[in-house]
Amino acid sequence: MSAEAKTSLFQFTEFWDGRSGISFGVEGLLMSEESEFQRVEVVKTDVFGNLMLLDGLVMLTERDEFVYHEMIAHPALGLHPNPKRVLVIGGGDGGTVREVVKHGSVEHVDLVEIDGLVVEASKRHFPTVASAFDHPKLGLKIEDGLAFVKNAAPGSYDVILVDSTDPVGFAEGLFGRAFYEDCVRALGPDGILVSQTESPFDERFQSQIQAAHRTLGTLFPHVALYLASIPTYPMGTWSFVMASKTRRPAEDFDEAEAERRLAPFADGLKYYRAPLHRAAFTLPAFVNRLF
Ligand code: AG3
Repeated sequence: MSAEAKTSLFQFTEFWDGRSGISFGVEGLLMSEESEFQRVEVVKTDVFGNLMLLDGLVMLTERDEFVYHEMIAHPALGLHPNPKRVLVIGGGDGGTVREVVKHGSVEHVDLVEIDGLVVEASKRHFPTVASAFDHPKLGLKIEDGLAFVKNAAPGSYDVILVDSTDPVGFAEGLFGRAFYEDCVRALGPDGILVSQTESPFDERFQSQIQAAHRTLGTLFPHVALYLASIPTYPMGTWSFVMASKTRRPAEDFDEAEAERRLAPFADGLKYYRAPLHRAAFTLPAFVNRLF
């Protein structure tokens, strides 16, 4: 095969800063629809499988979605003494709840996604991500996550996972104090909150990561950042913030206990494993200096 034949006809690039960004070889456009909230697009790529874009930002690819979804869900579920009730805000593709329902202790998970078109797009084009939508433990609600948490009964969840888009536009409130205060109230005594917080490498978001960390630090006794490597997100290194009412995110993690909990499904995990938990909280110097 000639070099030309291997080159795809179209490229899609998510520009990170200036004209630099990650570029995908596009083999076809599978969907492009406008919802009340955003443009939802799915393209077939050459190397990363199907790719979902919201307003032109990469949300997930079939090839590397496992990193994000395992890493937003399992660290908190491994740390909490007995996670039974879980709330996922955003995450309409279903990848996060797919991971949550693997835990035997979990009795119910509510998924609150503002945009029903994201759920539709995932069901149509990402069957392995959308695989838990019919799960008996799942309650799917197409509504605003901010209002949902504001109205949630006090202490009604053990773990809240915020699987949002970038902190711009309608998702901005999910990084703000009022929302975090509502989360504290909605969480039980050992409650844990995890939110995706963009790339620490990306100067556009550094001050927002710092602000989220600072705000959560006034509301929870323990707050820590952890990292995962996500090839298709801007700058490749991704951060999550964990805020916890009792257990310290890294120090109080019981690796042997986590091994026991993960055992029934550990073979299916591709990124998270119990010995990785503490390592993820061990930050490179440039990230450590942000706090
Ligand atoms: N949610 C976080 C994606 C943020 C990516 N940002 C970007 N590409 N600029 C992902 C949804 C997966 N459940």
